[in-house]
Amino acid sequence: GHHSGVIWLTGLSGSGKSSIANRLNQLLYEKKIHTYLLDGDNVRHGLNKDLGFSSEDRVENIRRIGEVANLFADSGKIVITAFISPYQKDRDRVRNILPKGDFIEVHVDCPIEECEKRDPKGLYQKARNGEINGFTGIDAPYESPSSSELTLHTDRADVNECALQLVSLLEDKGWI
Ligand code: GGZ
Repeated sequence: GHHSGVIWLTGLSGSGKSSIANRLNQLLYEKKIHTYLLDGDNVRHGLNKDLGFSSEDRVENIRRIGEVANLFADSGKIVITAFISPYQKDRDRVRNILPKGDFIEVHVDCPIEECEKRDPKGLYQKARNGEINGFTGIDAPYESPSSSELTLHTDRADVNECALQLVSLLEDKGWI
């Protein structure tokens, strides 16, 4: 069997977290490794549908996701999460509830100019127009990781290359 734990992707909206998470999930599935993917699609519409994007709500969003990730990891899964998770303190709190070494923080790093150019959902545009207040990177903070295990530069490498870098890291760490 493989090692269980949490692969925590953090980065701006449009940085590529979800795409990388989904590709990694697929690559691990092909290796018959049991994973569980947590992202906005299955968390913000269900468990956390009472939460918005104030700083307090983001703190609570990440706290709950951390607890759920811990439960899935405890059940033997490799958990992959894809949330902006803008605050270092909150990411550290998740790291600290998990057994030592079971948390891999991955900075999905992309210049905001590039994220804004991609703008797949038109949200940056809305934030610039003042239709959305408190948008991460525009008028809400993003704290870049200070001690991540890996940084992926999504302006230089494509989704598949980034996912493969993660597979290599998991092999190096003996998780798979
Ligand atoms: C940032 C927002 C906001 C605001 C809605 N700020 O590109 P997306 O659409 O799919 O990813 C963003 C997602 C962020 O949710 P998270 O749960 O990852 O955020 S956090 O970890 O900070 O709690 C974006 C959309 O929700 N979105 N409003 N104001 N992103």
